[in-house]
Amino acid sequence: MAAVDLGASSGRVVVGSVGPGSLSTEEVHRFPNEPVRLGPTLHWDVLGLYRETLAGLRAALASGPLDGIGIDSWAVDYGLLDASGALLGNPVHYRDSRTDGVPARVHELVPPRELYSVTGLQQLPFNTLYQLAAEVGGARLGAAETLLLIPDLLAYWLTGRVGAERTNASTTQLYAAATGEWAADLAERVGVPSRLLPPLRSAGDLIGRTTPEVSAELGAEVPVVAVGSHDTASAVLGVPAAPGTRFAYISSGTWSLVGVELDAPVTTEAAQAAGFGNEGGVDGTVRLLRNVMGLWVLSECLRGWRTTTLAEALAAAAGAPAFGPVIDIDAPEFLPPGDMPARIERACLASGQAPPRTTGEVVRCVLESLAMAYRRAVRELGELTGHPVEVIHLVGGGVRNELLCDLTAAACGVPVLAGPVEAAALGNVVVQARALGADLPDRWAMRALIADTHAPRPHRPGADAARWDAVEARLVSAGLWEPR
Ligand code: ADP
Ligand code: LRH
Repeated sequence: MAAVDLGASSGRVVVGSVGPGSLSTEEVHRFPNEPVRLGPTLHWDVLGLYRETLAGLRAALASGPLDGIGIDSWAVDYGLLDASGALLGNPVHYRDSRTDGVPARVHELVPPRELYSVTGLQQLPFNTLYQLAAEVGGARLGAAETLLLIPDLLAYWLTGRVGAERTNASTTQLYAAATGEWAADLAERVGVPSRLLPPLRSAGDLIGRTTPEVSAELGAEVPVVAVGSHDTASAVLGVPAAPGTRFAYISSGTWSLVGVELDAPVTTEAAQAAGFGNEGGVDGTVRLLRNVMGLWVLSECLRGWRTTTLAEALAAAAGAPAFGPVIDIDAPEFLPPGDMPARIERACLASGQAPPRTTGEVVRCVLESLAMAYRRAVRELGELTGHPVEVIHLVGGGVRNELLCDLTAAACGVPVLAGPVEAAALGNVVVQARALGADLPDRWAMRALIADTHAPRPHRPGADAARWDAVEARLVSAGLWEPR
């Protein structure tokens, strides 16, 4: 099977083979995912992503036939099709500023409490609902007949079939968490025509076979299978957790998604106030999680510095003094692209702290601040569910950052099991494997296979808990965190 996994920073195509007790993977193609600013608007290069997907599938087919293709990507963003099925404009990037001020306008039409109790979703400014609300009255929305989320758009180009896979639909704020169906009336109330919302499908459903044109390009006709098409849903399935453990996961890439897996949504006022959302997982599970700003802040620093490599920056951070200045990494000023080192400096000055000076100090500040955001989210998850977290499974590119994994264990005071890096691709592969007949009856069987073949690396908390408590006290006294 080929797993196409499109992250905000890179896309990859991984070939996975599943047999009794075996799961092997090989990355056959990786490519950067770089946004394009056109006029004032930040876009995704979606045709480039399609081209690279085809290149990856050709590379996969070079080593043998494929039984399936599954696609997952980042959430919330979409393409609009007209009545002929043509793409209307290029999908807009969730970091674009078009949603500035939009949530407040939407909340005049649908109160936030109602929005939360129906959709269960965090009120992130870029939720699909807010992005669509920003387009109301525009020519593009007027001409649109169908909305397709990014993985569904690519699947449409491969197969000609339209639909919306549930795990990603659950990130739109147009989807009812309790029923698993579109919340069409919410769309209409904010002026978004509900005709745009395509039929829903679930992970494991067959989407269709590649069209004759695509099959000719690939040299083979291949079934495309719906997987947990939200990359975080696939990553959470790919966590090598054992049943019965009270685990939290951190899917640590461009974003850090910090959450737990539940059977039913938690839409209490406490969950809403703490900024947690309920997203859909594979097989009807619920991902109660919060978006923490993530390694984005580090990668934007590197983009700003231009010449420093990631390896150099992390080596410098490892040698920099611990417990320097800290920032609230979730502050909205860190969301848009650009100017990151200067924003960190301003945040430190505004909170009465001496800003970091060297590259190592800046990176240390980012990583310790990230670990503190993990600490807060993990603790709040324990409070919201009534069960303190016993172990953290950290997956995604952040696994490669051993300093971050150590800091996470230390700041959270909980053991961290780091890996696999490519949890999303693995989650994608095992769902396809089951749909194609492999003996993987439930998610625990899938996770056992992943744990057996991709053992995680342990990181234990050290003896410096009091120093991390002091960092928290400093965040509060600097006015960056609410007192508890
Ligand atoms: P996404 O899926 O959002 O594109 P990934 O899960 O691929 O993100 O993670 C990307 C992040 O992983 C990078 O921003 C970087 O901080 C981290 N990373 C990648 N490779 C390494 C490495 N060799 N050492 C340390 N960190 C790494
Ligand atoms: C991570 C992710 C996250 C979303 C964000 C837009 O890649 O899918 O779960 O909130 O991108």
